[in-house]
Amino acid sequence: MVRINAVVPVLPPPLRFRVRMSLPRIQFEALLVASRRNILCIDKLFMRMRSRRNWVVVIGLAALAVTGAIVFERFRSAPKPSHQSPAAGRKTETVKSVYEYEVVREYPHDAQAFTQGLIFLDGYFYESTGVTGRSSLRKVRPETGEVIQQRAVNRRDYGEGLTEWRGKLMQLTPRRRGSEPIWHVYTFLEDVSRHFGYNIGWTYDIASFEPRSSFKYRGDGWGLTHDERRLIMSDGSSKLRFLNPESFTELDRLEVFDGGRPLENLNELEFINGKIYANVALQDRIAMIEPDSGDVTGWIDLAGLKSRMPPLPEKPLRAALNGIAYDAEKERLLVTGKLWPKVFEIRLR
Ligand SMILES: [Ca+2]
Repeated sequence: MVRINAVVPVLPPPLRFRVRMSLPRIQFEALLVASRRNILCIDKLFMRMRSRRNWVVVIGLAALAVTGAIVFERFRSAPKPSHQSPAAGRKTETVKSVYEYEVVREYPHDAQAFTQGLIFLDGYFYESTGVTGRSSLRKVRPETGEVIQQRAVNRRDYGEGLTEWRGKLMQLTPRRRGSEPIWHVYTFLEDVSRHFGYNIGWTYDIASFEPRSSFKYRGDGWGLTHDERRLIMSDGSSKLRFLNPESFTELDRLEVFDGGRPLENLNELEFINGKIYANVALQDRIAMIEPDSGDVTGWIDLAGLKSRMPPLPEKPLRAALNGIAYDAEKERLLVTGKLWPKVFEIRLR
């Protein structure tokens, strides 16, 4: 076995692909792995050859593969342009409010649902759940928590942000590599395409859950909501993207700042009365964001909700606040989390 390590400067998602090729008098097989620890390696490199010249060919191919993979990772992680000033340019800190809240009502919620997107519409929750292999789109009766309609997401994709736009549900379904190897040329090429910058999402008929079309977006996709004319998407960074709801082309980009610092890990979203509400991944609080400036103007600290639930799981999947929905008709704010057994209707004060 030959193992080659090369440091790449960013945190890529796990990426693993097998290369197997046969040349005259050479058999070559390699497993390329880009791990979360920034290590790019060629593992399990097997070669059989009959001449010295073939060694040159194989070493050249290996060097080419490593170089290509490093360039590929750099390309994927290149910083995106922003219309906002850098953090250092923000000299004033926005005055923030930390809101108190009261729990108005509790609703049951599927404790197995790894909630990544939540909306309330016409008396029902619509929910996107994640985890590769068990992601779904759901319609839920609030009073009972009963899942009355469900559609499985492609088992290799990950259910993420969800919103409704003019009678259609829109769900982000990025692909994140699991640990299984890729054995087929088709899936290999599809993964390369996804990882070269594009992921897809789906629009569904809201009544039947039948897919109507797919759409592409660059990079990852976490949360999704919309204002009067644009979709708003998060991707785990401090930046929000505004997208055309019909063509999904990017219209604008907004960097979110909290006290002069970029607020990273923006996750599930909801646009409520002119502000963007955002979960911050693995935190117990919701940021209220001014959509024109990107400033966080308020926080809702919901850590106290955990005392109203039994102990939440940490492994193998970690429960966390991640679901914001708004009943515009009755002005009700509803929150839940990944693997939470309850949805809470809260009132701010
Ligand atoms: Ca939402």
